[in-house]
Amino acid sequence: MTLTAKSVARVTLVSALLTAVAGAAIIGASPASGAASTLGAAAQQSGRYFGTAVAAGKLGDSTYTGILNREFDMVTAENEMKMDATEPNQGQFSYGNADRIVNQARNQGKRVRGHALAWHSQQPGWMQNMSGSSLRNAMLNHVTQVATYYRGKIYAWDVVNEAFADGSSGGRRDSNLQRTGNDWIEAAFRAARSADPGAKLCYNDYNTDNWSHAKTQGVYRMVQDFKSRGVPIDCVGFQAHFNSGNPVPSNYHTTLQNFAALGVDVQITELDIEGSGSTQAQQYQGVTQACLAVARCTGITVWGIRDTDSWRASGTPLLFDGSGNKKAAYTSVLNVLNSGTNPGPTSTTTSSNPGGGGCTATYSEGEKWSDRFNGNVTVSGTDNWIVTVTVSSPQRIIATWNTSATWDSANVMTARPNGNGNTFGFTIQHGGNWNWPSVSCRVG
Ligand code: 9MR
Repeated sequence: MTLTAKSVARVTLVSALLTAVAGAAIIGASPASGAASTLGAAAQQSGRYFGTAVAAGKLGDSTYTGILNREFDMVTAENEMKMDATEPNQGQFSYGNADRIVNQARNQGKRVRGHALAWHSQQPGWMQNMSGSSLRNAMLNHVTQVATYYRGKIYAWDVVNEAFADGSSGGRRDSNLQRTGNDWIEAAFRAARSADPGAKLCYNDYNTDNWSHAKTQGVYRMVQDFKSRGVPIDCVGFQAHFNSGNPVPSNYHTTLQNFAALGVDVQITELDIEGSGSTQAQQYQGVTQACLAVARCTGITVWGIRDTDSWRASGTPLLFDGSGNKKAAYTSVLNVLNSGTNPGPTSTTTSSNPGGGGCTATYSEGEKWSDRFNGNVTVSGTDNWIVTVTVSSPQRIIATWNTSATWDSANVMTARPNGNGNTFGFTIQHGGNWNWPSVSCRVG
């Protein structure tokens, strides 16, 4: 075959996954045919769950229960398993409303996250005034009794909820439980493990989404310490209550990944994002992508079904409107879940030059973060290459290496050798669009 110096050989990335992803990236699009049509079924395709908080008092609302039964495969009691609900008087346990939720879920084949065994808030009155060893013993008895009662029925327990302080300290929150001694958290985990060895045991908190925040770092150090000392902890819950003052951080994927690297599962446990329309949908998409990008992110729970069910209803933070209609945010989440993994393909694919002329450019993906990803291109067939890299809106190439780059337009970069061999790379800020760029090679 004769190589023609000026021949232009367009290399097209051929990937079934890419085709699927192209559909997934369009907010508001219908799921591709063959894709799952509910959140739970879509999440199950990658071995994950998609859950919601449920209020016992709403189970008689047929719109509410219809959506619950259709869409979700994990359930959290919004308030009914908290300490004030389950032990209203010391030593007297009350499980009526919690049981309604647990039984409804299990009858429908759904699993249950238990929330929460020990917390500074929503304590029954009798506990609020206790201190010292009597409080410690009462807390441990509560953990033991409730976890024993539900033994075998709970996928994961929030053993301890919200024990770290907001702000810059990175330390524990002051509370009556904290004042019983810094080891109260590990004591609670050990009691929960003894009571229900089959449940995953989670630490759950809010404002722990941004990797650079002191609170996130404080929780990370505790989990690291627990793992190093054999304290039984299996998972970390990220509540993920977002709004304009507390937006989804660009390093969210980093946070989830770093915790998972400690050897725990991570779960998004109380997701809601105030807003509306495509802005809200994109943020939901980003959170879902971040979870899918982390192998040990085992599932996502939203904190309620319809906007009107939310603890902050005025912020319309959920996936269904007050009438039970699917919002744009719903569709964006479903489409990401249907992509099966992070929409960026996860394996390196070699593309060949079907025309055989000039040179071949092969794209392979590099590291991924919540807001950007790296790509590398390897050229064969010539040392004198000119490679055109085209990204799709709203993507932007924000960095390059091992190449001399010029720009034809904001979306089209021309790359040439700069003396560092025939592999070069770049960083794409993706803006929610995880599609690979197209690359084409010609001989210079
Ligand atoms: O959604 C819950 C709301 O109905 C209760 O009034 C409130 C009481 O503290 O708790 C809400 O749920 C919280 C959850 O248990 C822990 N993380 C924050 C949630 C929102 O406040």
